[in-house]
Amino acid sequence: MAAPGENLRINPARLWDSLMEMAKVGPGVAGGNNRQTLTDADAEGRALFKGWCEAAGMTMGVDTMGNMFATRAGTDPDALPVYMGSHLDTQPTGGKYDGVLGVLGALEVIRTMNDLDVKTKHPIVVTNWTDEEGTRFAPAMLASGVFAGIHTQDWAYARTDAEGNTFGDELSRIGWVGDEVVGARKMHAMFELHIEQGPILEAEGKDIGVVTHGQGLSWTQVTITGKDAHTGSTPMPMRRNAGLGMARVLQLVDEIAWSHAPHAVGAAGHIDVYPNSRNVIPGKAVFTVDFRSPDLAVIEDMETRLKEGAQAICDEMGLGVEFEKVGGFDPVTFDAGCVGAVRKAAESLGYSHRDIISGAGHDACWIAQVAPTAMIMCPCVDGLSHNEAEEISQEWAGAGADVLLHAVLETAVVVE
Ligand code: HGY
Ligand code: MN
Ligand code: MN
Repeated sequence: MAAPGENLRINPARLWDSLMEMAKVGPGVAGGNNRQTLTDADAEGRALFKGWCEAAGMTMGVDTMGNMFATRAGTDPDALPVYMGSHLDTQPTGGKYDGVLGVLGALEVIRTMNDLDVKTKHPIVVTNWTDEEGTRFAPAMLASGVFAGIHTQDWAYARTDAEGNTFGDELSRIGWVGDEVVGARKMHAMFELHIEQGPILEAEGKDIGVVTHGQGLSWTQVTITGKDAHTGSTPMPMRRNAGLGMARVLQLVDEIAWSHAPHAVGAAGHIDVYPNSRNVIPGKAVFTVDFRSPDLAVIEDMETRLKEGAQAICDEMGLGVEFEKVGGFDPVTFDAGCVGAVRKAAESLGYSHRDIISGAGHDACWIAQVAPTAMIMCPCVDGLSHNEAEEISQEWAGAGADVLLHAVLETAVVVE
């Protein structure tokens, strides 16, 4: 077997075929995917992935959060495994590559190792983390968060979707409650390949992002209460318009984020008004403010100014307001050794690369709390993601998986 020199590369056409096969499961309405966590489509995608892993000679383990772990044996069964993976669940209007590239890129690494009869000292495990997106069951990275001891399983099981279904009931309904104690597995290291979901790599013509840090995230759910009333017969001075209050708070959110430009961001993606009837002044508005920054002090400043500013707006308008922290994590510094393995792999393979801070949250951000972890990024077209038009090239996918192959072989130690 050739040493993991620059000539060892994955099969990009086979990886692309697998990506396109998985994209057929839970199709969206505009060319992307709607394979939300714990839906029947998620179950179908899990079964497809399990079959591929078993066909590649791996054994599948599943924990009580539905996290999937496909193992390829190493020569030393006592050595802690090297993990690599991401998530198969998607946004409701998601793309074909967010998360999926990291899971199927890891599977392609195994397929390539099988083709070339590569043996490693450490076992290698391909992982699919449950509910990374946090859309149906908030917060994001829910199951990797339980694995890392951030959330309890009971709290996670009780999370509800918009219809009132609980995470635990839905995981049981699709038949993916595993028998492994979540978090019991110990890792030698973990690598996650992911599309950038931003514009930097493509704009700079770089093949690979060597992810040194992940920016922090804060999700505050805001509930504004006013009074339902007739939109026609209620005089303006008598109105207590929760929808208007929300609009003024959302303007404040934008101003707060801009005040910390260029590295902070802020918006609300989840917005509900009640009763949401054309001729009723909204008596209630519920929305989640998503603030992010690489600097924890900036995040804390944005959270404080949101609460103070929203309270002042609502007081002035005669509205009630409540705040609930529904998700978040501090900025993450990835393991220098693993980051070095990623950078060395990109260099030995001759791929252009640059250090980058992840703008999005990933399961790796939680796993970094319990194991040496790093991420590899590839560009995406126009930096677009969380949109059905999300697109990458086969070359970008192949380069990312090549780097994953070499970083994992370096860390798992090839045995001649
Ligand atoms: O929200 C995030 O950053 C991730 O895409 N779930
Ligand atoms: Mn993702
Ligand atoms: Mn995502």
